[in-house]
Amino acid sequence: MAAADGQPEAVGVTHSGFVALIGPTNAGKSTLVNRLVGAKVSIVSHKVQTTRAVVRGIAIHNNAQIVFMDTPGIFKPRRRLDRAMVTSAWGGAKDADFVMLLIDSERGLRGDAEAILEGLKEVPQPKLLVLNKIDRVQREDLLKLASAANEKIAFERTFMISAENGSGCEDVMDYLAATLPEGPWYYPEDQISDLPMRQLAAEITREKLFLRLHQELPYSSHVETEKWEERKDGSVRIEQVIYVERDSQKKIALGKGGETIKAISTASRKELSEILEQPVHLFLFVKVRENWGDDPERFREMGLDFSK
Ligand SMILES: Nc1nc2c(ncn2[C@@H]2O[C@H](COP(=O)(O)OP(=O)(O)OP(=O)(O)O)[C@@H](O)[C@H]2O)c(=O)[nH]1
Ligand SMILES: [Mg+2]
Repeated sequence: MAAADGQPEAVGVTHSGFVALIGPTNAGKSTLVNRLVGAKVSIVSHKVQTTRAVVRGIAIHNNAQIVFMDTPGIFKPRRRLDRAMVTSAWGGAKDADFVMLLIDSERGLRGDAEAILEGLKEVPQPKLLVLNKIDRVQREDLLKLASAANEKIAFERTFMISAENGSGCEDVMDYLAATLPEGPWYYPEDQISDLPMRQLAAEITREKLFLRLHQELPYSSHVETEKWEERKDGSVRIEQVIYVERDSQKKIALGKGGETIKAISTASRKELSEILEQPVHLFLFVKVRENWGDDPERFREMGLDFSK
């Protein structure tokens, strides 16, 4: 049956709700959201602090529409940007029907996980524990970790998964689809993210920057899409600016003879044309904007609260 707006409708009783994924940085939250949604909605890197603001990834499973909120990793903040990221992560948890704590099984409760468990005690929603990266650990260590975490917080369920290879992910979806409240879907059936395409495109370029550049540069940079022009021949022209904080960083971003920026541009363009299913002409510019990390406008653009 089709609804008035042409969207197919789910038949029978529908379920829907919001699930916030929180956890230490690098636990695999974005990898998991992409896996559960079945498409890339949030960028991933091996570096810490990749996700900067809450990104919604929308999945449909059985009769349920499950809205996953991928949040920035929670860690001890130093800069203003860090603080805003951590505040945004906890804020995501407040709006959710379920809060899912994702832990890297290999790291266990070391580092920030312990403090997050403490913070979770103040969160009233039902909580789920998801132990990720089980491809990296022994089963007995996994069981020990599960019981140590469950001693601190009364989790409704514990799942053991690998976001990377998909193992255990179906169980998470089955559980959520059956347990989320009955109610109408929040988004059209074909929508997979709340991120406008211009912003996702900027994120894709930021991911390539994270993967390519080392040391502090990824954390001192920020990408914005400035122009988006659909052309008659079916291609799209996208102009983006990479903001860095110092002239020395600009030199690093450009690389010798521009080779670094060229490689970033090629990688980003390739992925963008796959996502958009059309040829992409991508133009990247590197600009120095001192202290963009203290600029309220940049925070708004990222969906973060400057005042935090
Ligand atoms: N071996 C293994 N690696 C994984 C798994 N899931 C994620 N990873 C890797 O872990 C790293 C971090 O993944 P992300 O998804 O960016 O982690 P995140 O929790 O979103 O990190 P932040 O956004 O920085 O908080 C990446 O290199 C992933 O490929 C998994 O199940 N197994
Ligand atoms: Mg992330």
